[in-house]
Amino acid sequence: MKYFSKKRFTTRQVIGLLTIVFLGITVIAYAVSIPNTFGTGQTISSGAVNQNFQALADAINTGDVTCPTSMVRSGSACIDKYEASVWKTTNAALIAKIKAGTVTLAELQAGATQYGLTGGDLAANGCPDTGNGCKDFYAVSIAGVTPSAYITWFQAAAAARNSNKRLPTNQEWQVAALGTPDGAPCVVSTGGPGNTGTAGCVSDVGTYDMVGNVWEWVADWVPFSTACPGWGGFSDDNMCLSGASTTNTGPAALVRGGSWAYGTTAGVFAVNGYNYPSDSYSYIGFRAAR
Ligand SMILES: [Ca+2]
Ligand SMILES: [Ca+2]
Repeated sequence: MKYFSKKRFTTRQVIGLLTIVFLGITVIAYAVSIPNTFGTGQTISSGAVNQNFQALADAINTGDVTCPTSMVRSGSACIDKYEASVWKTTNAALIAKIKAGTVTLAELQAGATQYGLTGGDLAANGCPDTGNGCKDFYAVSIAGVTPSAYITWFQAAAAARNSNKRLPTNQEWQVAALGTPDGAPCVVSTGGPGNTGTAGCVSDVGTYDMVGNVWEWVADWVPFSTACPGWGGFSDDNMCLSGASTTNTGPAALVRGGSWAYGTTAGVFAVNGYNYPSDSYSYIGFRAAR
């Protein structure tokens, strides 16, 4: 049975058909494209605005956003590669570079002063233990410097905030730390901190010194711990997050990873609930996240 009769199209009909198809594809392509630049005075449709917001939301939700080179991607967060150093400056250009995560050590040394190097130096220079009024101090992730310590949780959180960052949560710290060597070459058996960026003391995602060097404040607070039972057979790392004091006059803020003096009890599981957020010690620093 014959359903169709043979019929040749004219050249004009073919050109017309192809033109329609081409125009159709062009319209569809424009409809699904996302313009990223707009001209002065141009009327922007709600559709174009919504498309841009949707693209941004998709990028954030899928983690497809770029971390600055001073940080690494870890799950949905960017986390500092290095233990923080805290610098005071009022230089707007330098502050912009710090916030962008692109500042160099030479630029910092020329235009800022590092604190958290001796007991009380932050408070004496305008960043009190409470964090109140601590506006000119910035947390920086950079290799080759003494990590700042002698810093309360409040001062650390303020310095992170000033750099458009925050303290990582306990969970964020944990997953960023996984894979770091448990001991050498990490700094776990010395008389003081080494410079940030210890060769080989690196995690699966590319962060340095999450084992040893300085303990690191994380965001989480808990009731002050009362015991130190360890991890049992799971790990030789320090575990002093047990019990809940009803008499200590304040909560504890968690610290992670152990310090330069912790030997085998340093490690990616080391956790301690024995420090008030208002405490500051030579062996507790932090890193920031975004
Ligand atoms: Ca550390
Ligand atoms: Ca260990």
